[in-house]
Amino acid sequence: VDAVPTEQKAGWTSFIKSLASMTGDLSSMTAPPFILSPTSLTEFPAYWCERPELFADIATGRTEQERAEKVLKWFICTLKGQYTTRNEKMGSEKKPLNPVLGEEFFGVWPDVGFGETTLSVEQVSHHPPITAYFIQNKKAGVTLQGHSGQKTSFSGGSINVKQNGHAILTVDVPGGKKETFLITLPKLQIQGLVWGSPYIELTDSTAIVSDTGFVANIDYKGKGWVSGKAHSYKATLSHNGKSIRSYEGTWTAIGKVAKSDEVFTDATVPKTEVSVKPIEEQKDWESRKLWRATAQGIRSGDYDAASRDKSRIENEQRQRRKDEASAGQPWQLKLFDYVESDPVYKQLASHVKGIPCEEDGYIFRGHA
Ligand code: 0T9
Repeated sequence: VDAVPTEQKAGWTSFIKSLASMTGDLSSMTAPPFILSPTSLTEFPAYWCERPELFADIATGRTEQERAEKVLKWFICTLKGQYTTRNEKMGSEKKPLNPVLGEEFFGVWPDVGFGETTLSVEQVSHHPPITAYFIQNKKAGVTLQGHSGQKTSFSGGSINVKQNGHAILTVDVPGGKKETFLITLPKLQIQGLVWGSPYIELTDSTAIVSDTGFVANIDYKGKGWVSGKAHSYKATLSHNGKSIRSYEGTWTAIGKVAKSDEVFTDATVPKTEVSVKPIEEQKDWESRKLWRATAQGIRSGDYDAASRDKSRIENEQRQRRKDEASAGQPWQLKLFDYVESDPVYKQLASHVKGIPCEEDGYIFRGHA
């Protein structure tokens, strides 16, 4: 079915055509109103923890292998939220609001027995867009820290998205020690564009590398020409190169231990959305407060109001950058420090072939 509103058909066609000539960063392109989302990309890191019980549960693993399995399980169970939420809530993938430099997002998953989990997000670059995040359950002793950017290209009617960035998970283990896991991010293909109902399929593979010698390799596949289910995954856990166990299924429903009936991942379990302070209590830089009027315009179909408010924010930003340049005082990050070469990343990435050779990262500094 064609999801493009009649009066926006011409605009959608020319938008698709212009995609073909765009490479790199689609975030600043003007898209037809029906495809706009009222949510900023700074909110997306919350998808990492919509199963806070699985996040906390990592620390209950009794052995290195159990913890490695629990990290893999939690990771796969986050994918449905990360990549299908917009379709479920708004009918299709939509174009998120492009965060401004310094935009922040804070949230919490209240303690319901396994400790409170907190989320801190900062937009650390505008051009190209890069979002840094820090998620922590202090009581359980589990922390996730990462950053995310995208490089996009267009081919065969789809948008291909390569994610730049990675996440590092640490878990406190008995004896006052920590285990560290490097998590790489999947490639995305945005399909269904011609009909105006884009959705995401994951492709290629990612890895989760632990400093205990455990490595999980995850392969992603969509519907094939002849067979195969949409949103499929196949994962193999190995230790120092020796494969131990495999898992397969879909990341939107059930995954099982290979050649058995044992359920490994169940993505149909209800998720817990992040709780956010009411807008009235937020600072001006916090995402929902900053984009309040733009989002309201998009939600109510008043696209003129939305685009006026969006322009106001963008102009303010341009002016700020000019002022900083003439004062010779570049913007300072608030919650994160940029590191050119992250030793933890370098060490773990060296254990796996084919991991991107980016090395930089953002280390959480704490709350301002
Ligand atoms: C990190 C996630 C990421 C961000 C989004 C590609 C995309 C921006 C980045 C990778 C999260 O952990 C997971 C989910 C969805 C990704 C977005 C999907 C999307 O379409 C946008 C891009 C920039 C567009 O808006 C393309 C134009 C649009 C008309 C297609 C719907």
